[in-house]
Amino acid sequence: MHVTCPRVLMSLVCLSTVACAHPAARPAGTPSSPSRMAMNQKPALIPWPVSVALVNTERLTLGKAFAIEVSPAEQDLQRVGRELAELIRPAIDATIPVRDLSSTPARDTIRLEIGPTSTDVGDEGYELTISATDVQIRAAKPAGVFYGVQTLRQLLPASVEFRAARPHALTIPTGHIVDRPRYGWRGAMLDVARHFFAPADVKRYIDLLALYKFNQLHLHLSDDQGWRVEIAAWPNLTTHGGSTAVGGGAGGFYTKKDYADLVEYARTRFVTIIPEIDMPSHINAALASYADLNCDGNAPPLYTGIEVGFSSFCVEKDITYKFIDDVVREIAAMTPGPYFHIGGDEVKKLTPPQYARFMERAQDIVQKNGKQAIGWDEIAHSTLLPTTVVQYWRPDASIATPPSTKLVLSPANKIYLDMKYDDQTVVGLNWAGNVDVSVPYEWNPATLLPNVPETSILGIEAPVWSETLVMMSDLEFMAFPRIAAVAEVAWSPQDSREWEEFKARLGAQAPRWAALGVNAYWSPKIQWQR
Ligand code: NGO
Repeated sequence: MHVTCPRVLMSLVCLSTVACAHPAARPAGTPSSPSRMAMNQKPALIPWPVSVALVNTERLTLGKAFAIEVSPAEQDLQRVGRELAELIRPAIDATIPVRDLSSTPARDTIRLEIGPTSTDVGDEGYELTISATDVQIRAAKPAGVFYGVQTLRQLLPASVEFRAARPHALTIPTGHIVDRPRYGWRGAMLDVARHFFAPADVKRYIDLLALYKFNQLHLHLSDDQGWRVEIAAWPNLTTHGGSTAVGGGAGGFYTKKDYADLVEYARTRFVTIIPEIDMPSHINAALASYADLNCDGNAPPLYTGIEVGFSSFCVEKDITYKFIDDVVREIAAMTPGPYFHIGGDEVKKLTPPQYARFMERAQDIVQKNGKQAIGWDEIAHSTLLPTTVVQYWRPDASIATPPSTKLVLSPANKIYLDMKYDDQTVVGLNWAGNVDVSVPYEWNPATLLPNVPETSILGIEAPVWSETLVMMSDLEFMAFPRIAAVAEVAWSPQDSREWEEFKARLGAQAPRWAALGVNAYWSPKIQWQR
């Protein structure tokens, strides 16, 4: 058997049980069958790391004698350490201590350390070393240590995810992983406007995203059907504009406290919240809340259907810009991340010059409030500030932005996770076609857009729009398993990815998702492990 070991671990002998750097690497002409996967015993890591050299012939057993040691004065690492102790608590039937790093690595320790790595792993990469007696995770920044812990978590048996006390052995392979992400923007988007998702649901989604090393959560906070975040200067937005949803359900909104709490929750999982207020269209909930925002001074009724493009801000009225300034200022003040999303999609009621002028003013307001604007790809038809980011979504849009303009890619026909899997899927939409499980995996962001060089691409983001998704179990059904494919496209090197091989690791996620209670779509195309 032929496997290629990474140079970083020449001291480890590559045995038949070794999973090495290139998961797709195999002798020419050898089919990647399930039995071959089993023989290789590749750990079910998603996203696949840059370099992996692990052996099963020698394993480490975690137990009550262990302690977690963290670099001193690193608050974030203290917390990451406590969370790791909590993760393994039911399995080892003990809460192991978290203490400052000792001067030399000692047996029975898991060291979470800010320090030099054998190769440059950037701000989010890490180096994980597992010996028969101890574990070390090293990174330049706490985010890297956190991602190293997620990798360690995926090496642990899936049963570790059960919160009920039922002690069981925790053993992991020994060896070495060096890892860093392909893209700095590994995003998910959640539409909380068409149907509202309560803070507890958003937190659960953040937890599930963090396990797969996502680092951006874009919240679509307003649309025709609902306004979902409290704005002190314009209280009717939430009391009236937030009172319903698609289909006429109850709606809901985040108070400022809820929003700040979500931002902080996300931060502690190294996820940045990107707020979106969609404008100048998709704005009926605001127009229904304040008659003055309408050109004719009459507030339209609340809207509970799923048409798009029919509403528009009155772009000639001064109050429109006062409103936008208030909204952007209040949300920006609660948002530590650098971005504010201004929508800009599907505008049917304005002339092209009106649209362009409006988007230019909106970008200025965002900049004045200390944030960088991001907008759906239609905004490329206005003059963009150098800092404005374009979010590509329309499969047929031809993008001709200057090379200095940065893009985030969300091609609807590949990674819109609200698209149906197939014609039998009961929820979801299909305007961009069905998006079966392999589709979000089998593409290369670098070559998707002919006129856009890879250097202009910040990363990718998978939206879940909620016209047909009413509750958390619907969201999970659409996100899982496809979100795992998106995670690997965003993180792993392109040449390490191959669908047939990925399928085996995807199938091996099933016990973990079952333990976490995820309502995944168990596609018949994947061999799910029990
Ligand atoms: C489009 C549209 C949204 C829909 C979504 C449904 C964008 C950027 N605008 O994506 O309003 O909810 O499709 O898939």
